[in-house]
Amino acid sequence: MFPDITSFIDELDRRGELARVAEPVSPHLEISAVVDRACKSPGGGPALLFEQPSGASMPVAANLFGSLSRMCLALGVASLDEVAREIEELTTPPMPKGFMDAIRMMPLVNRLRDLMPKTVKDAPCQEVVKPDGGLDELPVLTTWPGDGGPFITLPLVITRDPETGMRNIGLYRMQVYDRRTTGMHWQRHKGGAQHHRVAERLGRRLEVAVALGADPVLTYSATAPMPEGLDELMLAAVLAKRRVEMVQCRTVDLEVPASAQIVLEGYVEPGERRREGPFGDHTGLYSLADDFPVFHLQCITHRKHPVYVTTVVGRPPMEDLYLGLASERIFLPLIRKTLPEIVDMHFPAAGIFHNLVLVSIDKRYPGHARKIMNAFWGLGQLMFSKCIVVVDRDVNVQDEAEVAWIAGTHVDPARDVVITTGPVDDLDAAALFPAFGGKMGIDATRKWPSEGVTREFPERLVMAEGPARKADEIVAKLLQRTTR
Ligand SMILES: Cc1cc2nc3c(=O)[nH]c(=O)nc-3n(C[C@H](O)[C@H](O)[C@H](O)COP(=O)(O)O)c2cc1C
Ligand SMILES: [Mn+2]
Repeated sequence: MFPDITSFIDELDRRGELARVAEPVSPHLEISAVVDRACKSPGGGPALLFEQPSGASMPVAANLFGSLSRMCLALGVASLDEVAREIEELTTPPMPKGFMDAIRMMPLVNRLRDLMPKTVKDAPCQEVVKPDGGLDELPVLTTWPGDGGPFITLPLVITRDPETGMRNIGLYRMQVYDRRTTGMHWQRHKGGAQHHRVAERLGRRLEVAVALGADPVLTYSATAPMPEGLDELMLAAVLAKRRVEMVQCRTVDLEVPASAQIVLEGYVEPGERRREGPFGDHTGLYSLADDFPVFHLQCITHRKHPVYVTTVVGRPPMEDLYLGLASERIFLPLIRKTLPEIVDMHFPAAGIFHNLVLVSIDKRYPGHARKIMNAFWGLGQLMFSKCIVVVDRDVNVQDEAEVAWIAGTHVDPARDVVITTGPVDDLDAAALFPAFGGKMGIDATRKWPSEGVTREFPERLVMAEGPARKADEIVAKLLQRTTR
């Protein structure tokens, strides 16, 4: 597993998956235009290293996770299903068959210890310490022409709950206002916002540390929808199969990943808000300007030769498609712990992830599809599911056309649509109110008489077995003849 992001970049280079841009390209709108083109080329395009962004003292790396193969490489697996299998095994410990068996299984406890982060004294991310450092040293991108300014788009924001001391790491964009202040765009439903809520109740300042260019597994983990109170570092340790090395910050009482490229240390005051945005977002629309907390920088530390790692969001497909896909696979076995009837789920990037959710279930009782909708609407960040389409287990939800076929033929909107209201994604501009709006569930399963549907429903078309086998043979021969 990669100890830091630069070794990941080097490996991408060796594999021919890194495009180096030697000519000067401006962080103001030009780099993002190149990244957007790369992301929209087949398969996600290459990772990009801008060696000399104009006016900058360090290179800019982007689209590092922007393909299926790079996302897998980042997580150290051959396929995302492999991670899913590992998570499944880890969360399904074998039952001991007796006392001796239980003793033999003791290493499980050690494994738990292996998940705890390790504190180190010397860290690459603190090779240079600059108490007077400013954000003007960083080649922060302005990505879309209507943006309110430059935004740090891939920051790992680290906070502690002021009451419980529980750590959270989340990825929240930061709009650069000047050398020493940025916006802090943690949305109200997120971990960082909860810590800030507690700090405000106590009337206290909340210390914040921000890691830029952390190792690949950690960077992914900050985007993962971990249940509140579960440390993202645990997930990182499970995925990386090693303990995460952390180092104490210089000016705040927080630890940061030792291998990061750059660290911003600072705080957010209670009560302070400032206009943030607009920002060209992953919805393909500008998120409108709104008031958000403010981050005050008090110290920058970094490596001797740091790389500024960033991402560009916009209308899909963009790099976050692959981060989202990783979460889809990694969290499926975990969601199945409470909802074992789920066969598969898919959040197509084209439908803006949780705005269109496709779920297949092993339907066991009347109303089962509705139970799944309600469960999603009540489970962590799945609450953001705006439109949920539930299908039977024999429908492949990874195939969007197949779901469209089934939904188009199996749904009577007067009978099968559930409309409700509740909290919605902060980014949902269509909702009646900010963060509060409508949700829709579509039951596209076969309806049962016990659900009040007694009208005969037709079978799906499938060729007869014998002729199908004969057709296979004939087609195989045809293919042989045409390829010869
Ligand atoms: C590229 C990218 C940018 C993101 N920007 C934000 C953001 O500005 N604000 C936010 O609340 N969530 C943002 N997210 C989503 C959060 O990182 C995600 O919901 C994460 O699970 C939050 O972690 P938490 O539950 O610990 O708060 C972003 C995700 C990605 C991949
Ligand atoms: Mn969290």
